[in-house]
Amino acid sequence: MNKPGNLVEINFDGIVGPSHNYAGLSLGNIASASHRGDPSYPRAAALQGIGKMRGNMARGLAQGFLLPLLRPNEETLRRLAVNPAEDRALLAAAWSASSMWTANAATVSPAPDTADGKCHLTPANLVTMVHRAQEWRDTKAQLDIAFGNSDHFTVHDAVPPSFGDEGAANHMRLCEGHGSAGVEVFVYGRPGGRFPARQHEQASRAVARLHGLDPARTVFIEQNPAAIEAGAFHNDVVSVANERVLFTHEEAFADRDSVYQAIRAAFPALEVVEVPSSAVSLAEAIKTYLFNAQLLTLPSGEMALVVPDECQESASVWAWCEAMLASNGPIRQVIPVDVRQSMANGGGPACLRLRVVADPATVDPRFLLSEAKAEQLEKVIGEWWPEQIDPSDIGLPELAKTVRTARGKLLESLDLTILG
Ligand code: SUG
Repeated sequence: MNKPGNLVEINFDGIVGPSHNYAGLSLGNIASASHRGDPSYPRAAALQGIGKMRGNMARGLAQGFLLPLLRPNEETLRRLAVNPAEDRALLAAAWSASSMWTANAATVSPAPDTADGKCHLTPANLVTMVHRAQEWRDTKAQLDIAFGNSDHFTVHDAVPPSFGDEGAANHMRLCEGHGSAGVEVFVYGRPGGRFPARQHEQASRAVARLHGLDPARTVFIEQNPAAIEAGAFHNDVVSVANERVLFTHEEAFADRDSVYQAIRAAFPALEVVEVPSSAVSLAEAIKTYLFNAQLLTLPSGEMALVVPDECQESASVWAWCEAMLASNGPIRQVIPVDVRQSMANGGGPACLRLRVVADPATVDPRFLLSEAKAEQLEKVIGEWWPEQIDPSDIGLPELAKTVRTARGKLLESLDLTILG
């Protein structure tokens, strides 16, 4: 029998892998396309990520992490018969550190929402992009260990193709408190536009069924095709939810009034904090990643929005944040963080984390962060992560050796060499 225990939200951030680079692999992701070919700084990228985790821990929040996957991925290179001199994009795909964006690792339904009272996790198949489609089996191997306590967790296989699933980035949960039963909102895209709609409605519906969600407490809504067209390749680029609050851009959803109505019908306590296009244009929201924020409940009960530094540099976004704080709404703090290396590939603070509501005592402690472990991670990263990668370095045997060794050192230091 599983007892409810001390259910809290734990953010599992992806540690940025040592092969982090800018290859312009994600069609429809404007930052990825516009930074294609830039030199990258994996060590700085990983340290920025640790800095963000440290900040949230210092605020009294539970923090976990997932590890970078093994790159370059020899299996991808072999199965696609990649010719390194000619197929540069495929080569880069096999080297991608994209598993850092753990909002795409899985969809998570906490125990209070599911029929069997367990927390269910379904890894995202990420089939739309070749560099991401190679992630899920190795991600699942980590989830199987981190959430291996079968009294409390069930880890499923990914939804089969061709229904694209991008995980928690297209999933929101509304609830009175993290430990109480919630309403889960799945956001899908309709295909046919200029850019791929990466989340298929049928994938969302399959995940809801797999997780044993109550249909009366599950809502399926369509992303605004204009938002996808403008570069919101995942819903979490234009909205985020926490407890009773839905923080969203006016143009996030296809039919906003009926979306709010549908959510409210299932969750009457809903509070919508909507940013109108007249205050922040869709383009500016996507450029600054205002909504790709971590909307967190602090131990005091107040909500804080952890946004990328880029928000502070935008006159319209920052003016809106200041007005919002002055208006005494439910979000009481706005906290900028530096995750620029990830941002340049289209990954903000929210992309870098997977939210799991669970009792920390039921999670494999090797995946939980403490101050001491953060220091240990910083030491390994400082010593072994490459400082800089230029696009022409991708494919070099010396660099392959460097990134494999670096990851190996991390696994050793965390007692997780089982992940190979
Ligand atoms: O899948 N970027 C990622 C960014 C993922 C952001 N995640 C969320 N919104 N939750 C993607 O598009 C770029 C890699 C490159 O171009 O090298 C990339 O994969």
